[in-house]
Amino acid sequence: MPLYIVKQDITKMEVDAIVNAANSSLLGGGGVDGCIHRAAGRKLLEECKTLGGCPTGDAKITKGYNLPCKFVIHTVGPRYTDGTKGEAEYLRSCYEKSLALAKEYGCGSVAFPLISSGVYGYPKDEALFIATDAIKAFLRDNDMTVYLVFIKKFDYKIDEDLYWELDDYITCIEKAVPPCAANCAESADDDDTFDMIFCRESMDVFSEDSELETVIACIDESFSQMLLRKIDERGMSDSECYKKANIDRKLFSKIRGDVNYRPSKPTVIAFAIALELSLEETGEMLLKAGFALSHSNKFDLIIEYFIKHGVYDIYEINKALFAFDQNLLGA
Ligand code: AR6
Repeated sequence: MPLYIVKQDITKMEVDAIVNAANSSLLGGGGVDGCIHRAAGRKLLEECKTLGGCPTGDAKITKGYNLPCKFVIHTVGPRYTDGTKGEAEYLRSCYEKSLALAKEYGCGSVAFPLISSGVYGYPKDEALFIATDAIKAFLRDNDMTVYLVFIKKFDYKIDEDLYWELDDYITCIEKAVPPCAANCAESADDDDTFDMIFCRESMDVFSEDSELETVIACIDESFSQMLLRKIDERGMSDSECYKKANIDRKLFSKIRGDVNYRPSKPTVIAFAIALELSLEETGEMLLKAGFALSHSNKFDLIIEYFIKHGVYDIYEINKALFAFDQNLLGA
């Protein structure tokens, strides 16, 4: 099941459980801890007082009270000193223990802040790497929807070299595309225009053959058919594919069950990434759903960059898309 990165105040998340970056007293504090206690109300503190604190790297659960979630999982991240005091292990353990508690309490969805990355001073990039790695490992064997919630847009940065490399790539290509080519690419990405081109071609064929039925009988394989074929060709199981694509199982079932399913562009790309398709194959799959990759579009250029560099990790791509303020891949 998927991991989403979202920009939101965690106290507004309508999920089964939210995770609190607490301190070992569990009696409240600043940062996200303060926000959660304020939004949940006094009863949360009263319950916390009965828990007897919590050691670093561990987690405890309470009710959500006035919050829209059922539970609050309180975990205690490590204070960052120099990275040699077991900080990474403690931080990873926060995610593992919190997810285990969420599972024990039957939660289908859970939202995390980036633990230890505020008052406790953990470098954000490293904290993000540990968070996504631990959550991904859990999601390989468990059905849960997990959100990593950032209060601010640029609460973290992707690797600085990658950021500037992507920035250069986008700028170079934008400059290199002559206005006419840019317009064509844009047209191919525009739903209405695509329909118009499609109609014109159909009309030509129709007038030549005068056999509409013949034309329709030659209809190409659909997106859904192509997807299922490619999954088989790669020897993947369905679940391997939709998990790698960060796509919800229910959405995958819909696509599997409807030969004419019309997916969104990010969904098609998510599957192309999961299947590790080349740029050409990605283009073919996009075309099945009426889309194309355009050099006039930042989202498309970022996708193109990663495919060209053979990077098929959806979480890495989503981090870059997030940093450039673009929609994320997956359902
Ligand atoms: N929603 C989502 N994320 C938030 C929110 C929010 N409402 N508020 C802050 N963040 P921190 P820590 C982000 O300092 O580093 C407390 O006093 C924030 O931008 O809350 O684990 C406790 O009592 C940052 O990225 O937690 C402890 O004493 C992330 O949440 C201590 O701070 C974590 O920042 C724990 O420090």
